[in-house]
Amino acid sequence: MSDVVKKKAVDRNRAIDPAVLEVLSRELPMDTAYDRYVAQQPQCKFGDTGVCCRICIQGPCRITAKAPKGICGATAYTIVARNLVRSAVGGASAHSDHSKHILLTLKALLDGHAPDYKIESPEKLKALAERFEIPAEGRTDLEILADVVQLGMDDYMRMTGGKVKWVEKTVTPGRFAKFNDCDIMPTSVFETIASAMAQTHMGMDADPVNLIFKSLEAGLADYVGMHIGTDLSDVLFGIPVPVYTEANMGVIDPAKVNIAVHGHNPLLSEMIVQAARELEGEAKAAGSAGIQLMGICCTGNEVLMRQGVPPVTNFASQELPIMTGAIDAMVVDVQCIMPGLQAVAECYHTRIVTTSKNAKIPGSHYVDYNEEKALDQAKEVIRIAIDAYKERGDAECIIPAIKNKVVAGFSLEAMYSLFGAINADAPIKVVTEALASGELRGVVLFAGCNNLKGIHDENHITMAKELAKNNVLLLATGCAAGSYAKLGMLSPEAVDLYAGDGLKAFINRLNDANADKLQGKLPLIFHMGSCVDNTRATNLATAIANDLGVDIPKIPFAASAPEAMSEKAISIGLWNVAMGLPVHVGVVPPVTGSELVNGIALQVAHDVYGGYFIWETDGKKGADKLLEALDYRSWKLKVHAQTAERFETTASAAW
Ligand code: NFS
Ligand code: SF4
Repeated sequence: MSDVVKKKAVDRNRAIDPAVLEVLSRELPMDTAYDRYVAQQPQCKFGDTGVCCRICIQGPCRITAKAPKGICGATAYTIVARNLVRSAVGGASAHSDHSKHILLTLKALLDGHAPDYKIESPEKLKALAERFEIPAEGRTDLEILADVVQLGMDDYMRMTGGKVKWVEKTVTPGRFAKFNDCDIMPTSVFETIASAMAQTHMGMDADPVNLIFKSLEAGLADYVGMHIGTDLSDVLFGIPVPVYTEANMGVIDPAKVNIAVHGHNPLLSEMIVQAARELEGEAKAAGSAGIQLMGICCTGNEVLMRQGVPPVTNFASQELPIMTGAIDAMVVDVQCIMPGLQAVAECYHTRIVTTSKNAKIPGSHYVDYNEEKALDQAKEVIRIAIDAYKERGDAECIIPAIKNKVVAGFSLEAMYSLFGAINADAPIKVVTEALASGELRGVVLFAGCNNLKGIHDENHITMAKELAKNNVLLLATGCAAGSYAKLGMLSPEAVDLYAGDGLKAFINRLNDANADKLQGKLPLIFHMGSCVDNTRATNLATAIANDLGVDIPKIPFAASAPEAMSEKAISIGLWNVAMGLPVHVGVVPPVTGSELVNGIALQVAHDVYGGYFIWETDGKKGADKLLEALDYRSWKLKVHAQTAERFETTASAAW
C-alpha cells in the first residue's frame, strides 16, 4: 500500500461506531462522506466564520483586516447576521415544507382524495381541538379535523390580522408575552420566510440586532412548522408508545429483501410498512425469507417510534449499509439525503428510489409520490426491491454483526402515561418533585445531527454518559437518538451501566409502577422522535415551568446538539434560545467572524430571553458546561421558592 493510501485510510476513520469502523476498514469501491471530508480539508476560513457574503453578484465579498467592508459597505456584523437569518430561514422552510405535506394530505383526506389514509388517533385530534378551543361536542372527527386543518393553513398563510396560534397555545404565558414584547411573533410561517428573505436582500437591513431578532422570528416560524408536523402526524399515524426493537447494521438480513427508508416525511414510509406486510408473500415467492425494513435519519425515527422498524444507521454513515452488498432498495423522501448515495449504489445492485419532486438525484429510480395512490406506490417500491433482490442472487454480503437493543417511542403522552402510574392526578409532579428533591439534577434534550468536523457519534455518547452519571434525565430526537439507538444507549441495560444513583432510582420507580404496561424495562435515554418532534421536549419544559409557577428560564432544563450539521439545527437552536434554554452546540457555527453577533448569541441573548448558546466542541467540557447551567438554575429556583414561601407570595414568573 502506498503512503498516500495509508494516510487516507487512517484519516477517514472518523467514527466510534464499531459497525461503521468495520465497513470503513475494508477496501471500498467508492468514496464515502468520511473520505470526502478529508478531501475537503482545509476548509475556507471565511465561510467557516460567516464573513463571506454572496448575497449579490458583486461578491463574494470576504472580510479581512485589509478589506473590512464588502463592496457595498457591509461590515462583518451585517454579513454574519444576514447569513444567520438565511440559514434559519432554510431550516424553517425545510420543516414547514415537510409539515405542509402532512397538512395537505389531511386536506386531501377531507376532500376524499387520500383513500389510503385515515385518522389513526381521534384522541390526539380531540386534544388539539381542546388546545385551540375548537368545539368537539356532538361533531364528527372529520368536522373537527376540518377546523384543525384550517387553523394550520391559517398559521401557514396569514398575511395580517393576528399571529401564529401554534405558538400562542403551546408556550408559557411568560414566553408568549416575551415574544410579543420583542416583536418576534410570526404572523404566519410563509410571511416570516418571505419577509426574512426580503430583509436580507442586498441593500436592505444592515442592523445586526434587528437581523438577529428576525432570525429568532424565523426560529419561531420553524417551531410552528415542526409543531404542526408532530401534531398532525400523530393524528394521521398514531401517538407513539414505547416499542422494543434493535438497531445498527446487524439488523440487515442477507436472506431477506432489505429495504431502507431514509429522509424525514412519514407519509410514504408509513405506507411502505403496510405494503411490506401485504407483499411478504411475493418476497418469499422470489426466494427470500421475507422483507426486512430498516430506517435511516428521521424517516427512520418516525417508523421506529410508531411501527418498531429498526434503525440501521444515522446521518453520517448513511452510505455504508449499501456497502454491505445486502441493501436491495433505499427509498428516500426529503432532507439529509446525501447525493453521494447514488454513486455508491451503482457499485452494487442497490436501487435508490427518490420519491419527492423537490428531492431528486440523477440516476436514481423516481416514483412520483402522490397521496391519491400512496399504497399502490409503496407496493411499486417494494416490487422494485424484490427485483433487485433477485438480481443480487448469491453475491457476497459482508454485514457487521453488530446490533443493540432499543426501546423508543416516548411521545409526551407516553411519558405522561408512565408518570401517571405514580401520580395519576398530576403526572408532571413526578418530574418536578424529583428535580426539587435533587434526585434529578436537570433535564437535557439531545437533538440534531452528525457532523464530520468531529468524530462521528463521539460527542453524542461522551456527553450522554457524563450527564447520565450526574443524574440528568435525558431525552433524544433526530440523529442524536440515532446514535444512541445503534450504540446501545436506548436500552434498559444502559441504565445499569451509566445512570447515577438518582437517575437510576427515578427510572426504576417508573419501571416498578409501569411493570404491567411495558413489554420490558425503560431505557437510559428517552427517544422522543424525529427532529420535527423536538417540540415534544419543549412541551415537557413548558409543563415543568407551569407546574413550578415560573417561566422556562428558571427551570433546570437545557438542550444540546452535540454534532449539529444542518440549517434545521440552526433554526431549532434559535427557537430553543428564545424559549429560554441554554443550548449547547458541539460544532462552532459560522458566526464567530463578528464579535458582536457571537457575543449576542453567547451572552446578550441570556439577558433578553434567559436562553443562550454555548459553543463547545469537546464533549466532556460540553457536558460540564451544561451541568453548570442546570445547577445555576436549580440553585436560583430553590432560593426563589424559599423566598416565595417566607413572604407568602407566588414565585415571580418573570426572568
Ligand atoms: Ni435533524 Fe433529521 Fe439527522 Fe440532522 Fe438530518 S436527519 S431532521 S437534520 S442529520 S438530525
Ligand atoms: Fe458584497 Fe455587499 Fe454584495 Fe454582499 S451584498 S456580496 S457585501 S456587495
